[in-house]
Amino acid sequence: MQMKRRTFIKTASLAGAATMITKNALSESSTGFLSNAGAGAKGPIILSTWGEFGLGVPQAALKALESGGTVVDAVEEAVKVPEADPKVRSVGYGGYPDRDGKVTLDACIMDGECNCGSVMFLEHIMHPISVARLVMEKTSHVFLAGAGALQFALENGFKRENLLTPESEKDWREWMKTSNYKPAKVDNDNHDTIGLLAMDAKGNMAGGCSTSGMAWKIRGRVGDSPIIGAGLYVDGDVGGATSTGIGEAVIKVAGSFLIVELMRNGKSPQEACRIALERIIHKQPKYTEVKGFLVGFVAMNKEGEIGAMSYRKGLQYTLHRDGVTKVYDAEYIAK
Ligand code: SD4
Repeated sequence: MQMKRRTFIKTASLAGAATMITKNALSESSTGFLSNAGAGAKGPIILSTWGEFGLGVPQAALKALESGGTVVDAVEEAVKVPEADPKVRSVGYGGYPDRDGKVTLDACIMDGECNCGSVMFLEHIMHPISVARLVMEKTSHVFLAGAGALQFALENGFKRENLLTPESEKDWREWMKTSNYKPAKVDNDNHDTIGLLAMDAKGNMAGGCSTSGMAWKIRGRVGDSPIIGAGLYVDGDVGGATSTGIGEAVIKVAGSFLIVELMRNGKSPQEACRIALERIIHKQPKYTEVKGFLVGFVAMNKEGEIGAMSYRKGLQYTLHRDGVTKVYDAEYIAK
C-alpha cells in the first residue's frame, strides 16, 4: 500500500521525540509560514514538500549539519531518506514505473552560489540526488540524462539495482488492465516529489528535488523536478524555491526561478508562491478545468521566512525551525 499523506500529522523536538497530534488541532494553528523567523534569522531551517516522508527527512539533514557537514550534505542526506524507502511510491526505490514498467528517476541539487547538478530519465540507481551532486561537483556540466547518466553513475561506483518493487509492479500490472493515463491529474497514485530547502546556522542555503515522476508516464518523459529553474532554484543572495505536482505546468512558467526573482524584487515567499501559481493559471487556464489538478511550491528567503502554497487544497509541507519540526497544511488558491 502506498503511504497515504495526511494520515498522520507529526510534531517533534530537535532530539526527535515525536508526538502525534490530530490534523484539526494542527490545522487551527497551522501558521508556519506566517510566524516567520524574522529578519536576519538563521538556520538550521529545513523546509520540504509534503508530510508523508516522515521526520527522518529533517532529522537526516540536522544530523549531517550537527556532524559538521555542509548545507549541501544536509540536503543530500535528507533527500536520500525517501529515495531509499520502498513505501514511498513517488521517489526513488519503490517509485511507480512508467507505462512500460520501468522506474525512471529525476533529481537535482543546487547551492546558494548557483552551482547545480541534475540527472533525468535515470534508471537503476537508488540515489539520483547523489548522482546529481556528483554531476555538480565533479563535472563542468549541469544535466546528464538517460543512458549517459546511468553510465556516469556506474563509472563512479554507484550500484546498479532493480528499483521496481513487487508492490509497484503489481499496481502497474493492475493499471495495465485499463491503461488509463491522465497526466494532468495528481492524486495519491502519482504524486509526491520531495523538494527540500535547507539553511545552516550561518545562513548558507541549498536545495534538492527528487522524484520518480508521474506514475505510468510515457517512456522518456521528464518533469520539472530535475530542471533547474522549474523544479528547484536557489540563489543564496535571495532564497530558494521548489515545486511538486504537475511538472509540465511548473516548467511552462519556470516556476521556481520565477519565485526567487519575485523574492529578489521584494515579495515575501508566500506572495511569490501565490503569484507563480496565478501565473500558471493566467497563462494556462485549461488547468483549472482538470479535476485534481495540483501544483504546489515551497519557498524560503535568506531571512528564513518561508512560503508554501498550492493551486488546490491538499499540499502539506514539513518545516523544521527553532528546534521544532511540524507538518502544516499549505494555503491554496482554488475556490
Ligand atoms: C513531475 N513534479 O514529475 C513531478 C511530480 C510530482 O508530486 O511532483 N509529484 O512532474
